[in-house]
Amino acid sequence: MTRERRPHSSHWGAFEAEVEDGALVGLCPYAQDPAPAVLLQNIPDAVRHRTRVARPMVRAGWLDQGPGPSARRGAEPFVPVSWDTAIELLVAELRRVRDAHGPQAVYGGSYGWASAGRFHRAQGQLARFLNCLGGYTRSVHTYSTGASEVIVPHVVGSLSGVLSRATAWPVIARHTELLVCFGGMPLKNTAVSFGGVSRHRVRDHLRALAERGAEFVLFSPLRDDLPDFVAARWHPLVPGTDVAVMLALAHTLITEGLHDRAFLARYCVGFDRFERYVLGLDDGCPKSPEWAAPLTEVPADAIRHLARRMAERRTLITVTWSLQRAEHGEQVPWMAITLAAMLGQIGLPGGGFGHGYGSTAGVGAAPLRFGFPALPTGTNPVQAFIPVARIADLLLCPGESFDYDGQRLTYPDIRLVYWCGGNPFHHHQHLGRLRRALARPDTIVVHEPFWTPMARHADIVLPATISLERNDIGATDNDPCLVAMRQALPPYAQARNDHDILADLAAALGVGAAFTEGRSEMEWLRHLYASWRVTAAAHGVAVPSFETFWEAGFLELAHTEDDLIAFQAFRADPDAAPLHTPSGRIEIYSATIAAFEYPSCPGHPTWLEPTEWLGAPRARQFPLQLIANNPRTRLHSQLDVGAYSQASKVQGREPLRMHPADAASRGLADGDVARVFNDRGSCLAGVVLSDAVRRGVVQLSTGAWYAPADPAGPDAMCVHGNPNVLTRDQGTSQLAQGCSGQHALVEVERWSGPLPPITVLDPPPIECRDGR
Ligand code: PGD
Repeated sequence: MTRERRPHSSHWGAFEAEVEDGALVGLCPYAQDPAPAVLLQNIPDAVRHRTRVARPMVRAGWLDQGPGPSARRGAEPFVPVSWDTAIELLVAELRRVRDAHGPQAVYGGSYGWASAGRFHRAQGQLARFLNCLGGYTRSVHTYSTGASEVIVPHVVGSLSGVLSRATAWPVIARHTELLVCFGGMPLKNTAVSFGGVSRHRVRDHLRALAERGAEFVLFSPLRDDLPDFVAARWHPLVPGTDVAVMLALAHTLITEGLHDRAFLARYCVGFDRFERYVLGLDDGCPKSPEWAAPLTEVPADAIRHLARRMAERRTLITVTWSLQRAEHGEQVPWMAITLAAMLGQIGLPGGGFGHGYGSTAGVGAAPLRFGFPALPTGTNPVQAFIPVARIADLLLCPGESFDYDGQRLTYPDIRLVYWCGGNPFHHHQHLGRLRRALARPDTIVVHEPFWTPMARHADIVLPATISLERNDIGATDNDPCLVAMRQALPPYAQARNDHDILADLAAALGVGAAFTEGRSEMEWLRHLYASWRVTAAAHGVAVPSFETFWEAGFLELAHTEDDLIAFQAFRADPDAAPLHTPSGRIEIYSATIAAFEYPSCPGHPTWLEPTEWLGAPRARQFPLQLIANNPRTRLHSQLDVGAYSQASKVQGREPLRMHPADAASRGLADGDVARVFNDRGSCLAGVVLSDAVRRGVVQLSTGAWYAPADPAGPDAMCVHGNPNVLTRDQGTSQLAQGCSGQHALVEVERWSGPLPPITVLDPPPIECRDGR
C-alpha cells in the first residue's frame, strides 16, 4: 500500500490530498495557510457519495418521445445509456437545433462556479465548444455582483478597478481608523474566492485592525456579519434600507458643512443635483436623520454622531456584495461611493470605499502584477445575450423585449439549454417559475458530477469528473501561489472530463481539431503554462520550467502589490489618470443613466422603496424579512452532501435562524421544524434561535439541494430548506437586471405533520433497459 500526497486546490483553498490505492484517505490544508477553510471537510464524504452520477443518463420521456417541451422534467426516471449512445443522441440533437433554428436557439450561458482550475473550467470549455459550432446565446454578468457590474462602471469607470484593485488589506490595517461596514465583513464568505486562495488572511487583518484600536460600525440585521473580536457598534437596521442611512449621513455632512467641497469639485461631477435631492429642495423631503430613522430604525442621533466621526477620521466605507443583490441594488454601491467622495478620502491610504471586503477572500488581497493563463474560448458570432439572472424570462417569453443598460433587447427562442458547472436550482429565484421555464425548451443537457436538482431536471445527463479526478493548474489573480492540481483519484464510475466529452462531440460534429487543437490534457497544461511563462518574463519575472513546477506542486510568486491604494493615481492627477467615465470623474450624477429615463434607476443615488421589505404593504401578510444569504457550511450548493454541511442541518433540514421573541410568538422552539412560506412557495427548515438576528428577520442560507415534496408539482414545498422557492424573480432594476434574491417577505409556522423524507440525498429513480 502506498500513501501519497497530491497538491490540489479548490474555491475554498489550496490543500494536499492524501491518497492510498486510488482512495482519498485524508486532506492536509496548504502549509502556508494561516486559517484553512473548514469547508475542506465536505470533500471526503462527497467524492464517492451515492449522489455521484455514475453513467450517462437520458430522461425516459425524452428517450421515448424525442425532443420537445415537457412539464415532466424532474419527475421522470432516467435510463442509463452507454457513452456511445449518449454522444450519438446529443450530436443528432445539436445538429437538428442548429440546422432548424440557428445557433442562437442554443442557450449556453451556463452560469456557475464549477470547480477551481484554469483549464477544466466548465463554462470556458462549453463556450469554446459552442463557439466552434457557430456560437450560442450567452449570458453576461454574474449572480454575485450583477447590479454592480453595470452601475459601478457608470460611476467610476470599471468594477474590476474596485474589486481586483481594492486597497490592499495591509494598507487598511496600517491606516484606517473607522470602518463603516454596510453588511459587515462576514468571515464565512472569506473562506471562498473564485479559483481559491492559498492563504486565508482576512481574520488576521481584522484582528490587527482591532488591536490597533480601529473603530468598527456595523449596519446589518445580523450581528455576526462582523466577528465579535472587533467589538463593532451594531446597528440592526431594517433590511434593505442602507441607502436611506447613507443619505441621512450625507444630509448631516452637508448641513453641518463637513463635506469636502474641494474634492467634490475637482474629482466628481453632479454633486449639485444630488445635494438638491438630499436637502429636499425639489421634492420637499429632506433626507435628514429624522427622515431616515423611522424607515431604517436607526436613531437619528446615532446617524448624526456617526457622520461627524466619519468626517474627523480616516474612514473606509464598505458595502458587501449581498446588498446589491436586492431590488434597486444599484443604488447601494453608487451611494457608498458618493458618501466616500463627500468625505474626500478616495485615493488616500485606508480611506474611501470598498465593495466586497468580506464577500470573498480575493477583495483586498494584493493582486499579482500579471495575470494567470486561461483556456481561450474563441469568438461567439451570435449577438443575442441576456443579463444572467433573466434565465426564466428568456425561456418563458421568447420574442418579448426588455430594458437593459440603455438598450432594448429581445429574448430569442431557445430550443436547447446546455449547462456545465452550475446549479440554477441553487442560484436562481422563484424556483416554481424556473421549473415552468425549464419545461419550455426541447432539450436540456447537463454535465454534472452529482445528481443536483439541475441534473434531475435535464433530459441528457453526462457524468463529469470532479477536480480531484483530473490534472489542472490552480490559480487566482489576487493570490501569490500557482498550484499543480495533480490528479489524485481515478474517475468515479464512468465519469469523464467535460473537455473529453466536448472533444468527442466536437469530433463527431466535424470541429474536433478546432476544439482540441490536437492537444491532450497535459499538453494543454504545458501550453498554457508556457504562454504564461512568456508573460512573466515580459514583466521581468523568471518562473521555473513546467516540469519543475509540476513536480514541486506549489509555486510561490513574490510579485504582489501589498501597498495598493485604490484610486491613488486618479487622486494624484485626475487629468493624467482620468476614470473611464464620460466625464473622466466620479459621476455622482450620471447624464447617461438619467437619459435612459428608468423609474427604477434615476440619474443619481436615490432611495427607492423595494417591494420586499418590512415597510411594504405585503409585510402585513408576510411579516418577516427573509435574508437568503450565502451559506456558512459550503460554497453555494456545492458538496451539500458533505459532512460539514450535513452536520449543520436540523432534523435534516437547512437551519433557519430567528430571534427568540419571533419564535416564541409563533410557538416555535430551538430544534423544531418550521414551514417558511409566502405566495410564491414554501419550504421546511430547522429552527435555530439566536439573538444575533434582529427581530422581524429570519435567515435561511442558500444551497440546500431543492427537494420538492411532489416532483411533478412546480410549486411543491421544498422539504429540505432551499430559500429560492420564496425569493422573487425580478431584476434589480431596468439598468442592470441583476439577481435580487437576497430578500423576501415570508411567514413562518410550526410544522406539525410527519416529516417528509429528503429524497434528493439519493439518486433519482433509474430505469434500466437492456441494450442501451
Ligand atoms: P454552485 O452550487 O457553486 O452554484 O450559483 P452556482 O450555480 O455557481 O454550482 C456549481 C455546480 O457545478 C455544482 O452543482 C457542482 O457540482 C458543479 N461542478 C463542479 N465542478 C464541476 C466540473 O468540473 N464540471 C461540471 N460539469 N460541473 C461541476 C452561485 C450563485 O448563486 C452566486 S455566485 C451567488 S453570489 C448568488 N447568491 C445568492 C444569494 O445570496 N441569495 C439567493 N437567494 N440566491 C443566490 N444565488 C446566487
